[in-house]
Amino acid sequence: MEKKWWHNKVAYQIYPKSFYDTNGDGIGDINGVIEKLDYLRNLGIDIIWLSPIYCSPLADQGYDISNYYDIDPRFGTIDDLDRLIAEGKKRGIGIVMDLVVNHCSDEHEWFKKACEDPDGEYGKFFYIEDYKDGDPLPCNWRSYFGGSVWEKLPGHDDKIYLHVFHKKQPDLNWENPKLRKEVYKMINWWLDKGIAGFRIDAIINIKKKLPFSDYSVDGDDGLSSIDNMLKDATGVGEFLNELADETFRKHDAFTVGEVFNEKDEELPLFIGSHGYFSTMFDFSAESIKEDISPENYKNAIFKAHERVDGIGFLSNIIENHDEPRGVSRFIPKEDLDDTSKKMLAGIYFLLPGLPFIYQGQEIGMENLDKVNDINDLDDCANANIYETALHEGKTHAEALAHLINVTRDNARTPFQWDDSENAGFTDGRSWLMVNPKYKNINLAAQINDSDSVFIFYKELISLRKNPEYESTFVYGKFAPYKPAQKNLLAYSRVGEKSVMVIANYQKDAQTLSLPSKIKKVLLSNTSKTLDNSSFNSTEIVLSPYELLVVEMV
Ligand code: TEU
Ligand code: CA
Repeated sequence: MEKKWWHNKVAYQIYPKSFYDTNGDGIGDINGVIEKLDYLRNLGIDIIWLSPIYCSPLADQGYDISNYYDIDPRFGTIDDLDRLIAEGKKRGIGIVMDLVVNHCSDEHEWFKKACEDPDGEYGKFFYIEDYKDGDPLPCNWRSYFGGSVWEKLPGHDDKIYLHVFHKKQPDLNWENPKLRKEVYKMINWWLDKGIAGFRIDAIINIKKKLPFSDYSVDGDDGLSSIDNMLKDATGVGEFLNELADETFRKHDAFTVGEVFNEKDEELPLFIGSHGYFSTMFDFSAESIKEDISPENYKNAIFKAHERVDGIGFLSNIIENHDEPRGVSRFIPKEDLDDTSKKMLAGIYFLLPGLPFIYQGQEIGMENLDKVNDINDLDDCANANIYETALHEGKTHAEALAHLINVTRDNARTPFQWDDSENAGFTDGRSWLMVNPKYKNINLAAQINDSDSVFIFYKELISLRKNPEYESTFVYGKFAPYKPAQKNLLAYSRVGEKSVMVIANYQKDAQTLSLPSKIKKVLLSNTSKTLDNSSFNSTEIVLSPYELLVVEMV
């Protein structure tokens, strides 16, 4: 595999609105990120991905951009961002911006001009169709946040526009070369500023199956999931290749795609040595539909990595701003403690690929347990989740309980810095409730405690970067070990060294026979260090939720 500058990096996702507020308005800001750069450097972070901070009405928390060339005043100014880029550089940290170009905001000037003159130049930047009340819609696709993808064009009774996400996120028409040129210009403007690259939002959606047509109805709303259309849409690669040629490749930028629904044969095109992107996220575990078990978690991540073996690098996560907290999702509630949290961390972090940590993950932040009312939450996706649950026959209390398990707000509550009011996130009134668990789960309590989840993450990062082992963790061959042994999750990484990552994914002890003897314990989540006798045997007994990273003889 061709070596790239970013292969050995560790990345960290910041959701700026909830990270750190420096001016007391209850909203995290760029200056807050700057203040915490030393914290991140100390943890071992090389790349920061910032969720969107561009001008935005924040209908979908910044994923609805009204000006790509400026910063929303709630997050700061362009000067603040330049300072962040410069201060990051001083510390060896690259800044990755979020690239949201499937859609913009309905408050973007392009859309405003399209409303003024739907047949003019900017009308062609969007998907606008003629429509009279009573006509059938051009297609029956369901938007990601519920309801039809079609909405009346403001100011026009006889026109509608397409939005696959929120109605305040009109889709940009990538079929139009003028639009594509504008997008590339903007991307290059950012890359010229000195950012390290982009995380690329919802990118698969830029190719629509045209002409618009219906797909089989899969809900009581008479609509059809967007996935059905996406499976049918071909040709996204042509757009992506042009995009990469015109922008990323010229700058050797790091890019990570938010890619779903890609086809097997497309993988080398997406993330091969000369792919459209540097890497893409592995969402295989996040996409599990059934209840989570150690077995389906294991199968998901093993399959994902075997699938890209020899092709490219995946980016590994246990959570992000769109998902509930990983520890709450992947560990049974009754078993959730520092030991099981560290086990999960060790499993995903040492897989082949690039590890991403989502803010707060490194201190073991958990989901909310309860809210009194849906209005305590914020996400624009909530109403649809709640109403669908009611529609399926759940009571209000049950619908709320379901929502709390799945809402994206679980990941969006403020970072828990300490046990003071608002978890030290703000001196003002936080824009979103603080998770009441902050009294017990916060950075201040962990930063100097050698047994903490935080210190464990630090150790994981320094192990991955340890010059003796780095090439093995970055380029070593991945192979599942005894995948059929129940509630065991083990794999080897073999390169210059031979390393095994072994996890007992259950609350009972379990015996494991190893392929050879252990030479050295590199990391463990228990206080137990293997005694000499265990080095002499190939049979080991793992304690509940034990994680062992060992070098083999
Ligand atoms: O997400 C795209 C996406 O397809 C989903 O993860 C989506 O969030 C989910 O289906 C809705 O419940 C990206 C961003 O990560 C997300 O925050 C934005 O809402 C979305 O794009 C629109 O920009
Ligand atoms: Ca602020």
